[in-house]
Amino acid sequence: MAGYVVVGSQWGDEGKGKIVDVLGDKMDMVVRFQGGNNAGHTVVVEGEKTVLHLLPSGVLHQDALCVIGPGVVVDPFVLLKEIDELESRGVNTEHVKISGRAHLIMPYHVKLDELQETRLAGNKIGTTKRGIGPCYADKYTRIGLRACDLVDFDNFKSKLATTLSIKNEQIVKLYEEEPFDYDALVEQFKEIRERLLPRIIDAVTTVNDALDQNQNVLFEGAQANMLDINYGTYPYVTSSSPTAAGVCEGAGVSPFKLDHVIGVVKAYSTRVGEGPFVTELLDEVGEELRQAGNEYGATTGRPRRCGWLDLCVVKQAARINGLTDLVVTKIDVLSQFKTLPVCVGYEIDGQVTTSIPASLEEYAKAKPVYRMMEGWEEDITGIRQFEELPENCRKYLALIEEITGTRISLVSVGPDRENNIVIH
Ligand code: 2SA
Ligand code: GDP
Ligand code: MG
Repeated sequence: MAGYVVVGSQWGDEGKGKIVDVLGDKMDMVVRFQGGNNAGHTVVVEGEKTVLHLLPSGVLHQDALCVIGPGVVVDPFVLLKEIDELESRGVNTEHVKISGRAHLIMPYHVKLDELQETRLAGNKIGTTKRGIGPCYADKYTRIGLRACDLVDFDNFKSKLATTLSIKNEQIVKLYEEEPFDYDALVEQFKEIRERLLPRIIDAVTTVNDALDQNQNVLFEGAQANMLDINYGTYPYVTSSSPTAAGVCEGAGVSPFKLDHVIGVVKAYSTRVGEGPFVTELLDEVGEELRQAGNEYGATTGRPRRCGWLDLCVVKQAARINGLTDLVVTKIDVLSQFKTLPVCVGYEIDGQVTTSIPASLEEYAKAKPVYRMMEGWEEDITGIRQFEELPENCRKYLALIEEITGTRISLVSVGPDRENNIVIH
């Protein structure tokens, strides 16, 4: 009975959704603590695929209370659509609850995300254009609207009027676009309010009570360490903290309650959006990885940039998150490659380091120092025992453990819930 954290150790899309679903079996509660519907978390059960954006990836387990925590930014239109889609497939979603403290992504946030990206032109971040950055910006300048504001609708309307006047000024004067209509927004939120109110809870009390009662609570990270607002490749990051520390902030729990911190590691690297990527493969090998791993954005459909495994990145994640365990995913995708270079250091101005520099100008100079690992040919998707993996595959996994100083507790060899090798 304990607190479990699942976080991304690279640039996201490591397969966190799958792992949360796998662990969801023994969870009493699954909690999202940051990010919003920029996330695309894929769960596959007996070949049926579900991509989740705001709903916690434990949602298919009816016994797990699914909480959208205080640190999440919630686009209510997307949330309700996601709920409707699942319900229309016969999945009950009554166990999905929302923290009153969660901030609302408003239609003007989505618009401002698009407008800023266009304005940045060649310096764009490559966001998902879901309004994430503008919503967190309003949160921190303290003009955001929260789920709890919907309880007293007059109060909501008055806060909206103030915030909208500021946002519209920006939209009209800076971007020369049409302002958002206050009355139309009020009408839309009248309907949304009716549907959201029954789901709004005091998540801080609910989550802490569960932990105090020794229930199993899983905190589901979105994005990953290299996209962290503080420790990622700023400004090419998201606007939240997708780390174990982010759990304390975004779910309102003490660090002492987090017993297992599981870092999900894809057996190679991918990144969506702009920003440095030392081991990126811009050639046909990168394309081969993209096809073999089906590397396309689960939210936007964008082709993901692909490259070899970078263990400097994973090591950094192990440190910052205090990872107790690693879960390695998509190692089946590597089966067809003869040689597998793994980055174990960076050469910057003739010096070798394993640290990630703060300055992107310096990071841009980093050349990967590769350890060349031999590949394997066998299809490993059907393997369930670690000892049955090809020797070279086991060596590849051993290198990950060696460089990161963290044990691997599970190896995922396919997208389905069942495609796993449990080690610990
Ligand atoms: P944002 O929208 O402000 O959070 O974008 C800022 C950066 O964060 C990256 N980001 C992501 N990277 C990987 N996967 C994400 N989710 C989707 C997926 C992405 C998609 O599961 O595939 O479909 O494109 C995700 N969400 C945010 C983003 O690319 C920017 O680099
Ligand atoms: P997340 O954002 O970390 O949850 O990851 P995504 O769902 O965006 O991307 C991971 C993709 O890889 C999804 O399509 C998963 O179904 C798939 N996947 C997860 N684990 C494995 C695995 O071990 N092998 C293969 N081949 N695919 C996997
Ligand atoms: Mg994803």
